Amino acid sequence: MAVGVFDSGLGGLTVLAAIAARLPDLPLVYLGDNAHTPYGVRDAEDIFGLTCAGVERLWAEGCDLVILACNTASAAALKRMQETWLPADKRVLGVFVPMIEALTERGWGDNSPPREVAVKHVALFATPATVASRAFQRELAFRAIGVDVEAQPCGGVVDAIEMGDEILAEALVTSHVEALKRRMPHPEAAILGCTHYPLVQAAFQKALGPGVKVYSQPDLVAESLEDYLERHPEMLGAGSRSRFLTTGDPERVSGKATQFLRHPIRFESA
Ligand code: DGN
Repeated sequence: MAVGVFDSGLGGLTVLAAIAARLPDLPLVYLGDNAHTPYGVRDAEDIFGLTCAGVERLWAEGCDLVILACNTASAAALKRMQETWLPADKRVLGVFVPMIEALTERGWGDNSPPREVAVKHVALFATPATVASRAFQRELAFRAIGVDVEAQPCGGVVDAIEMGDEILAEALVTSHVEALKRRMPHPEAAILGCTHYPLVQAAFQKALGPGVKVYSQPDLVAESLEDYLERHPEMLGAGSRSRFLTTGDPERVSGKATQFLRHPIRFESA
């Protein structure tokens, strides 16, 4: 059985690449909902419906475990899915918790009460929908106290990355970091809360300065998945080959994905 990786579009490929690097024998089925991307400007109800449809499509591929490799979908839909929709034999994991566990120096599934942590000022960069959901702050509050989070909605960055316009993407990153620094001049850590942003991580680091620790979500999610699979080997079955599915036009999406990850990827129609 393969593990499913769902994203609204191409951003989840950064997570898939990190998982494939860490777990090269694990078959993965990627589903990009390119027909409905971007999710970052949709309302929560809409994102919930689209995310459930995507996860069901991955179940049909035999993926009982699905990673929501999209912060916008994780923020808007994951909690509701887990509470009201998910059957007992299926698992859906998001991409927020691994980052928060790293930030708060907690092990996987550590449910002890919230406590003081070393970091006090955290900058969060994400899509407008993720920022509006306050899901990051909610999850952080379960684990840490006394942490000031300043969130910056980074309008335009996802579109610039998907268009392959590096100059525009970097200019937008710089202006979003400057806007955040006017409200929080000295963050100690920065969370890139969107799966597209690792592709412009260097621009975030440059604008933030060398003293700010930038958390890389794909590596943290891959590490956390490895940990999860060690605890839950029943979620893995016989292997099959990795596949890439899209709700959009496979030709167009294959071309964009190849440009996005800088190696050839062939998408099939979902
Ligand atoms: N990459 C998605 C995320 O992590 O939130 C956002 C892409 C989008 O749909 N705007």
